[in-house]
Amino acid sequence: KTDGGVQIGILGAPIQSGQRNHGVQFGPEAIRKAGLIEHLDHHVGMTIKDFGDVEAGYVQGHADFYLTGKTPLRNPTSTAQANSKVADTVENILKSCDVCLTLGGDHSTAIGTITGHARARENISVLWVDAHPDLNTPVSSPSGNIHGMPLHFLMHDLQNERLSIPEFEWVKPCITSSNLGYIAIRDIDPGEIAIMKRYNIPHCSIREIDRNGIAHCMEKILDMINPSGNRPIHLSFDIDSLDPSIAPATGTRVRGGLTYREGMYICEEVARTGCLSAMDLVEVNPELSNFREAKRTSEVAVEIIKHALGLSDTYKLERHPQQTRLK
Ligand code: HAR
Ligand code: MN
Ligand code: MN
Ligand code: MN
Repeated sequence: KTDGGVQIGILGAPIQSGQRNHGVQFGPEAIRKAGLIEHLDHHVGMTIKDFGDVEAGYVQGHADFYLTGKTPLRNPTSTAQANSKVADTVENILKSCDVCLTLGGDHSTAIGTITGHARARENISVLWVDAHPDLNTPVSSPSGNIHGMPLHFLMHDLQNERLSIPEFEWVKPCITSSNLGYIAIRDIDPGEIAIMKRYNIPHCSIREIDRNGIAHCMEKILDMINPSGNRPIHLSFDIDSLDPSIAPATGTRVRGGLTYREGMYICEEVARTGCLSAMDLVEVNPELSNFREAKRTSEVAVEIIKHALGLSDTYKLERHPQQTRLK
C-alpha cells in the first residue's frame, strides 16, 4: 500500500463448470464492459487494481464423478482446479489490497474466494445474498451442479458429508454456522432446509424481508454474523437474489426476489460496517437473454458493486465524515 487510501483488487473468475448453462463464463467480461472500472476509478481515497481473469477452462478427459443411484456430480475436476487458482489468487491479492472483488462465473467460485479470503484474514464472516442457500451436499443435491454446493465444502459442521474427491482435497473447512448468514433465500431444497435447521444457520428469507423490512433484516443478520463489528466480511452476492425483472440474465431465476432498492440497501449497509474485505458478484450470464436484458443485468451488477464499496450517493449523503473509507 502506497498512499493512505483503500486498494481494491479485481479478479475475473470465468468458471462455468459448476452448472449447466453456457455463457456464465462471460460474466466478468460483461460486467467489465458495463463500465465497472470506469465507475470505480477516480474516487478520492480509492485505488483500483485489475488482476485480469484466472484461467478456468474445462479439463479434458475427466468424467463426471458418479454416485450410485444418484445424479452424478458434474465436472468436479474442472471446478476444483479452477477454484484452486482462484483461492491462490484471492489470497495473494489480499496481501496488497484491502478488498478483493471477484467477478463470476458461477457460484462454485465461492469455494475459491472464501478459501483465499480465510487464508489471508482471520475470523472472517460470510454474508450470502442469494435466492438459494447453495448448501447441498453431493448426496442431497437434486442437480449434481457444484454451484449449489459450495458451502458444504467450506463448513466445519459438514465435513463428514463430503465425498473424498482427490481434486478437492485442498479445500479446508474455514467457516462455521455462526460465521455464515443468508439473506433473500427463497428456493431451498429439502436437504438444505434440514442442514439449516440442524446447525441453526442465521438467515433472513425473502419472507422475513416481506414481514420486517430490509432495514430490520440487515440489522439482524449483521449483528448475528458480526456481533462486535470487527470481523472481515465476505459478501457473496448472487445476482439471482434480485427479482428476475431487475436482473434477468442469470441461470436459475426465481420469482419474488429483492427489489432494486433492497439489493442496494443490503450493499450500503455492508459498506457502512467498514468491514468489507472480499466480495463475489456471481451468476451473471449474458447469453441467457437478449442483448438489452443482458446489458441491464450487467449494469445492475456494477451498481451493486458500487453500493457495496460505499460509492452510492445515498450512502455518501448520510455518511459521517469520519466514516469516509472502508477499512
Ligand atoms: N439448489 C439447486 C441445486 O442444488 C439450485 C441452486 C443453484 N443455483 C444457483 N446458485 N444459482 O445459487 O441445484
Ligand atoms: Mn448462488
Ligand atoms: Mn442463486
Ligand atoms: Mn428448488
